[in-house]
Amino acid sequence: VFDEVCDTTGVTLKRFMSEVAMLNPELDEIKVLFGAIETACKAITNLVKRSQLPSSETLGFQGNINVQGEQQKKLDVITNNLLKRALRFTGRLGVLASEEEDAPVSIPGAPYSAGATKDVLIDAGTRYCAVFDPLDGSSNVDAGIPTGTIIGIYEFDETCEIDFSSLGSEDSEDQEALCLANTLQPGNNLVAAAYCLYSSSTFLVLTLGAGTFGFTLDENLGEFVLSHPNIKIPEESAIYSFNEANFNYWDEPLKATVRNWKAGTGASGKQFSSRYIGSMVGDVHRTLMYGGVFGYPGDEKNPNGKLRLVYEGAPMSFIVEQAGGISTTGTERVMDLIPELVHERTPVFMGSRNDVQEIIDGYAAWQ
Ligand code: AHM
Ligand code: MG
Repeated sequence: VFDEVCDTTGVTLKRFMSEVAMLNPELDEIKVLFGAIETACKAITNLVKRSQLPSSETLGFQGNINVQGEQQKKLDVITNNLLKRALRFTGRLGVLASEEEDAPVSIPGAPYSAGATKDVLIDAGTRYCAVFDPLDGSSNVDAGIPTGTIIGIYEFDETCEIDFSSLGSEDSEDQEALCLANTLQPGNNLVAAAYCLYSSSTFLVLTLGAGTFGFTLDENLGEFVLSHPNIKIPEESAIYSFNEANFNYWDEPLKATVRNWKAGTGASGKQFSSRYIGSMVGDVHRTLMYGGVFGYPGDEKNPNGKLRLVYEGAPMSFIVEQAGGISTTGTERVMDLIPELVHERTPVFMGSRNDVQEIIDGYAAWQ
């Protein structure tokens, strides 16, 4: 199906999604969501680019501390509102969770009236749940370093333990429980994931569960154009991408693997290079293009590392796996993890099959 779409050149994201939806009618509503994501990402491109101009006044901190104890930047707040609004007005979304929202939020207008069963939500077209990080790596933005947006799309979970029939639109506790249950799904349930990288070009990379496809924003056209059909990550490479200042706190098997890579005594015998932007989307995009391993390990100080499972780890893992790569915590596949908290963190290592396998083998021998 995707091959047919990609047979031709000069395919815009709109046309790609239309052809995909024509061949897969069940994806028709996803097409609408991607329309909103596309517009939001174009708007964020402009915001990030213009942020350096003296008149823009969008750099720096907002003055709020979010529920994770982090200072929100002005652009975190602006881009969160932008994406929220874009997705909400598709009419296809019931719930969303964002790095910049303390708790999941329901979309006003979704039919959570008493007796709203899952079927009612589906009939009303609000069957989807979006999780996102609107501006990942925003600490970098003041220095003009690449940033990104990460998005995952779930359907309402069939096995969600909430009794939909007991939900009353007035009852905020029920609403909260519904939102929460539907945003805490494992990556395995993702129906789509995408990231947008704001860099030398703006890239939108997505998967609908059948390969990974990359689009580049043609600013003259104002359209994302398919530039990287069916991305395949190299099976092995010689690049690692970690915040190595944390080396002393890492687990022994990771230290040993990285020591081998530096010395050229790893499985491939290659001497590795180190590349680290400090913006997950940029580091993962390079890993997709050139291969290697991007990771944010757990360590002695932060046993689960830094990256959030729901809206960073899981969607990026889906994209990497669909490009033929692996994503693991070291001991478990990230896509298998069932989140318990919206903002919970997880260690991640993702990238080229053979290189990530070396880390997995190291952990297996250690335990
Ligand atoms: P953020 O969501 O607050 O922007 O943090 C996530 C970012 C990732 O993009 C990146 O991989 C990581 O933080 C870098 O962390 P560190 O500065 O500890 O290396
Ligand atoms: Mg983030």
